[in-house]
Amino acid sequence: MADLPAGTQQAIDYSQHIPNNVDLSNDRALQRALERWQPAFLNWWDETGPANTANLEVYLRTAISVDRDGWANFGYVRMPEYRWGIFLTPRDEHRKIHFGDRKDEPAWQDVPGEYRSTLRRIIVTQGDTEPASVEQQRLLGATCPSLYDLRNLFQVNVEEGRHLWAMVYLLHKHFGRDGREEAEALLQRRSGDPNNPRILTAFNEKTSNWLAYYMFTFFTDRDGKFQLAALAESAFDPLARTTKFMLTEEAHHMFVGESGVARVLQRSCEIMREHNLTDPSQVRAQGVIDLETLQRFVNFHYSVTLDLFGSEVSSNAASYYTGGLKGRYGETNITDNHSLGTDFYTIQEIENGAVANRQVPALTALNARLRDDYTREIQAGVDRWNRIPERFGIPFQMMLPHVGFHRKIGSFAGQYVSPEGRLLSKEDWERQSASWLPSDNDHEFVGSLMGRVIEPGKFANWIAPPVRGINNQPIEFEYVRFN
Ligand code: BYC
Ligand code: FE
Ligand code: FE
Repeated sequence: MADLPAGTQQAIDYSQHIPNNVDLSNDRALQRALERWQPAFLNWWDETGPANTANLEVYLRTAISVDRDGWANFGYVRMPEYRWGIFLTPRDEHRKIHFGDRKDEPAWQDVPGEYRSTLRRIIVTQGDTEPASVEQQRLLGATCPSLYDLRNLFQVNVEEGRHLWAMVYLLHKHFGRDGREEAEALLQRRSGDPNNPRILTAFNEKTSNWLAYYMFTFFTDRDGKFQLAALAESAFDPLARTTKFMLTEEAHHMFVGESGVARVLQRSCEIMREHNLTDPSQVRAQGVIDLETLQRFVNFHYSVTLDLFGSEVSSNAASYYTGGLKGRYGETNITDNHSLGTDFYTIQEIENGAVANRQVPALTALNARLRDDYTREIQAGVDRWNRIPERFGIPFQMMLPHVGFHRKIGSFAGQYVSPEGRLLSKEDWERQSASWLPSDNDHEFVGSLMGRVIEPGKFANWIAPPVRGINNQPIEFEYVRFN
């Protein structure tokens, strides 16, 4: 494949058992191994993927090429017949490692022995999140607020399924028997299963209603974006090329989340204005979600997602960087010497009973740095949300809680920090945290709003319609057909 001119690598061959643009038919052993994994994947999808979709036809986009402009093709797909495949962005023959100790050496086409177990571990951790999210979202279809939303859910689900394929391809191709075993284990762990859970904490939480789903795709899929962007810098070229293509799909997932929450907010504000309400219980009585509950969901999903960045100070992260395995966000565009040898970075932690800043070697603070990059983007999204109540003249602004709030990983783990960043005693936390995090009652209330709306162009009462449809189709388009 290294001999093919760039252009021919971009088209995806759908005549194959496993659609791909990696010339799979010329690597028989790999093709056989992946064809053995394929039925196990389909079983997994059947068992834990979106429920009751066997008879649905969904207006989905499918990748037909990996080039910048033309990769997506829209059309009805019968759900069980979706074609998951292996798509890498084209190879740049001259690509060099551009950070860490091996900067300027040629990028690797194969895994160097010394990094084998570390790279495998990163790829498995990334791969594990993809099926986990599908499992978390399995039952949402039963309570969709519209056909438009149902279609978007399934679009996200099939793409997360393909992201699993992307990581499994790397495991099978580059990690031999170990890789094949890891690929099997990826189909065996289950989100929330106490005996065999998914690897990272946030992926064992429940996504039990559509508000949680929109929050998840806004907050947690964006962790995906930042982690994938860091891996797209990798010296291990196949990983870089795989994650680059995955990133093109991530934009839609985050759009679903940001616009979903915006539509909820819009609807609540409309009702509050119309009936001149401010009291949350009166807002709820109108069948829409009160803004205080939205804030509690923000607090939960943001804090749980921050845990996904790992510890602020991490020797793992330092060695990923010096080894060239995982870069910074936008590494290629950063203008420094890409070694971080003598730089410092400011992190926050608890010192003498209060939150304090500390300077640490930048190399060890790469998780904190990626998390801070992430938070900047999240804050910009929250600012866009906040224009909605503003437009209605409603004095309410959503706030991101302090980085130390409700954390289980890193320097704030085991501490009690208020959304404003005050250090609390355990007793104070227990007294107040119910007003900061979604309660059983909140879940019950939000759950009570979830009905199933499947008439084209109709939307559940608690959410506003989107501004426009998918792929220039009208909002009342029949995005899902039931047969
Ligand atoms: N939960 O040095 P530390 C996505 C472990 S989302 C449980 O602090 P490190 C998606 C850690 O493994 C993107 N355990 O962390 C979104 C280590 O264990 P050992 C997913 C955790 O290694 C929506 C120990 O604590 N991709 O794609 O620097 C839908 C100390 O480790 C957690 C990736 O994450 C946790 N939250 O960084 C679908 C990229 N955090 O060694 C998809 C690949 C840490 O003591 N992963 N630990 O046994 C990585 O780069 C790193 O593994 C992490 C952790 C950034 C996650
Ligand atoms: Fe993904
Ligand atoms: Fe995603």
